[in-house]
Amino acid sequence: MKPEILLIEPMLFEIENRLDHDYVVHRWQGRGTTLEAALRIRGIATGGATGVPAELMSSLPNLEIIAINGIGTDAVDLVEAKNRKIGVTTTPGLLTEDVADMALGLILCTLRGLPEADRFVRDDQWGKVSLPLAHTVTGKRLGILGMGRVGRAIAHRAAAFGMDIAYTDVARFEDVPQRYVATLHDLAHESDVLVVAASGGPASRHLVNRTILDALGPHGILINVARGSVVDEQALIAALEEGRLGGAGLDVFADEPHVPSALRLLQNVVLQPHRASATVETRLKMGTLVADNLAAHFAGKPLLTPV
Ligand code: 8YV
Repeated sequence: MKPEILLIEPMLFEIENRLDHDYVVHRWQGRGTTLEAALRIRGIATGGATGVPAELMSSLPNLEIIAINGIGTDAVDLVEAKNRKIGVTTTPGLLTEDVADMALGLILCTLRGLPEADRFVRDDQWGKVSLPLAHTVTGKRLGILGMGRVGRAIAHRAAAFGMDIAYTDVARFEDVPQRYVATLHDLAHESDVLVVAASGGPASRHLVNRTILDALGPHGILINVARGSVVDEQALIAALEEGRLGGAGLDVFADEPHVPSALRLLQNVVLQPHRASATVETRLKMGTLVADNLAAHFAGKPLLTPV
């Protein structure tokens, strides 16, 4: 008898095929729907931002493993999982480079105004009206909030662009050559561009608030490739609307997939639909690890990448 699992977020065709071959796969239909197979579900495959809603987790008494297709664990109740002896796995290291690329892409898009200039050409404005000049990337001061794998990969790339890099984190890392700034406020004050690369969860909730945005200032740019929860979105919208912040490049939001219309209306904002790890190559590696972790669990072997 194949174990029964629940797929919360769609995965690559190849990965879903493998899961369908090895398990009876139920596809979650969203909050408020009933899952007939609830009592038989032993495993879950889900995304980092989606995780496992608390009411769903409590409706699955025989759940043994949650395999996250991502690195964020903030949307899974890890305490509850531990109490119920449910294994939790992530895909560490596999999406670092893609997420860092997205951060650099957003830096280039905001400073150089690439989406705006693209719209200008498509709207047939070239030669008719003038497009405001953009801003140089080289020499700009980049502040990184969160110097884990992703933060370091961003620093590595930004160095090649001649940016002047500093970071903040809970403590200074001996193995990180970039300048450490003890407070986020000082870092924002000393930065032209502030990139959020910190994990989500209660400890980082709304770390980037009105005071931090004001320290970044009217020419400052905020980039977020981490979690929407790290930024006070209402404070961000107000700062952008009132000209207290120069611009923003956002891949993540407070309540995905809902993006406030105020953000969608602003021209100095570049928006992405939580796509930093969404490449064929990376999603194939991530999905394979998700399937390998499930396979290890159901074969009674140690998990490959437990939390
Ligand atoms: C993915 C993420 O988009 O790694 C994470 O925690 O949020 C992203 O890489 C997500 O896991 C896929 O849904």
